[in-house]
Amino acid sequence: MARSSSDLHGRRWWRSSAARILAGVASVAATAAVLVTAPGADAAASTLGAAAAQSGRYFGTAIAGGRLGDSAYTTIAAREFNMVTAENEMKPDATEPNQNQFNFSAGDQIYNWAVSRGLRVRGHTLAWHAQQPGWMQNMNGSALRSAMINHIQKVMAHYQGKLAHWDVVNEAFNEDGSRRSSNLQGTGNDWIEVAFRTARAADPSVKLCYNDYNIDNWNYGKTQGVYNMVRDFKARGVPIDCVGLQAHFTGGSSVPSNFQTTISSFAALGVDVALTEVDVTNASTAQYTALTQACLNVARCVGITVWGVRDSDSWRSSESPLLFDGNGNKKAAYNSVLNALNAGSPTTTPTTPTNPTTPTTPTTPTTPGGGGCTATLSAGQAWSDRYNLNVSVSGSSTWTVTMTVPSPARISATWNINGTWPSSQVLVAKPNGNGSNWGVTIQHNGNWNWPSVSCSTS
Ligand code: 9MR
Repeated sequence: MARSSSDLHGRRWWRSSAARILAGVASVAATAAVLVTAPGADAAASTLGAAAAQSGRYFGTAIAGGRLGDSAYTTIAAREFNMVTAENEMKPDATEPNQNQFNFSAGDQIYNWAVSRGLRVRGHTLAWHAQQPGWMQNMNGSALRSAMINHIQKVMAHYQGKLAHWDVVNEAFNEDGSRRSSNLQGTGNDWIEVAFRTARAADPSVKLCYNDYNIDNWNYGKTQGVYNMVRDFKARGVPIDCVGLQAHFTGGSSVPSNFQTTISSFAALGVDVALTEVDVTNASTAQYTALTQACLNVARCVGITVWGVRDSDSWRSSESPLLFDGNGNKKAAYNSVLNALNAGSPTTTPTTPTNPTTPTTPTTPTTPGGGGCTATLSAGQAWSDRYNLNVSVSGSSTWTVTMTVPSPARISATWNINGTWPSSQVLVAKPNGNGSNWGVTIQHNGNWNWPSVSCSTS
C-alpha cells in the first residue's frame, strides 16, 4: 500500500507493475473497493476546503475581483476554500462588453489569483437573461442566437482546459416550472440545448452545468421543471454534466425538509449536483448543518460554494448570511459546517469501483528518504475522476515535501499543510503545526500514476 519519498521513479515503477496489475485486474476489482474506501486522514481537518477534500468534495466561495486588494479577505479566502466562482467577472457583460470584442482581464485576475494558490475555478456564467451587455439586450431572433453561440465559443476557448465547471445556462425557468420569457427564450425553446451542445464542442474537458435558484424543494414547480429538462437532455443525449442548486436561503426562504431528496433525485439522472451560491439568513447553524449534511449524504453532490467570504461581502449583507462576520471571525455556523464535513469524510461511496493502480500496490517497500525525512504515500478514497492520497512524514518535524504529479494530472486540494504551488503539477508542503499526517486530492485527468515525492529537512 505504501510508497516512499525515495521511490522517485513512479512512471517506471508503474510500467513495470502494470502488466501484473492488468493481468490481475479482474480479481483486483473484487477486492479494491474495500481497499479504497478505508477512511482518509486521521485528524479532523481545520479548514472548510480541507475537510471537504477528505470526501473528494470541494468547498468554495464567490470572489469579487474588487476585493482582491483586501488582505484580510484574501487571507481567509485562500486559507479556507479550494474552489472559487467569480461573482461577476465572467458574466457576459464583463467578458463581451462590445459585440465580438472580448475582455478577460477581470476574469483572469480572479482565475490567476485562485490557481496560484491551488484553488480551482467554476465558470459563471455563459447564457443568462441578466447581466447581458447592452448590445445583447437589444438583440433577438437569429442574430441573438448566433451571438450566444459565438459568446460561448469564444469565452470557453479562452478558458479551455482550465476550469472545473461552467454554468452554461443560468436561471432559465419561472417559479411554476415553465420557461422564463427572455430574449434568449424568444430565439426558440431549443436555445438551452444549443448552448450545451456548443459548450461541449468548445471545451470537452469542463463539466457543463445548469444553474438556478428556488430549485431546492422537491415539490416545487420550478424544481420539477428543471428536473424534467435534465431528464429529457439525458434521454436525448444533450450534453449536461451537472446541476447547480444556488441554495440562496435568504430573502424569506429556508432549507426545505426534502432538500436531500431533491439532490439525490437530480443525481439519479446521472448528473453531478453542486450547491453553488449558498447563503442563509442570519447564518442559522441548523440550516447550514442541514444543507451540508444533505450534500454529504449524496455521493454525486460534489461540492458546496458559499456566495461570499464575510457578511460584509454578501449581496445580502443586511441578513448576515455567511460563515465569517465582517471582522473575519468564524461564526457558529462555520464550526457546524466544518464539523459536518469532517464527520462526513469516510461515508462517501466512490462513483466508480476503483482504478487499477492505486489500491494494487500492496508490497512496495518504504525506504529512508535520504533527506533526513521520509514521506510515505498511501491510498485514500478514489472516484472516477480523482483520488486521495494520505501522506505520512517521519524522521523530522521540520520537513519540506515536494510532490510532483504526472501531467495531465493536477493536485486539486490539500489538507493539514501549509502549501505553495510553483505550478499546478508541483506542490511544496510544509507542516502547519498540526502534525505530520496530511493529504491531497488529485484530479487524474486520465493518468492514475501516483506522484513522485521528495522530503528534505531544510
Ligand atoms: O452577487 C452578485 C451581485 O454582485 C450582482 O450585483 C448580481 C447582479 O445580477 O449578481 C449577483 O450574483 C447572482 C448570481 O450571479 C446568480 N444567482 C443570483 C446571485 C445573487 O443575485
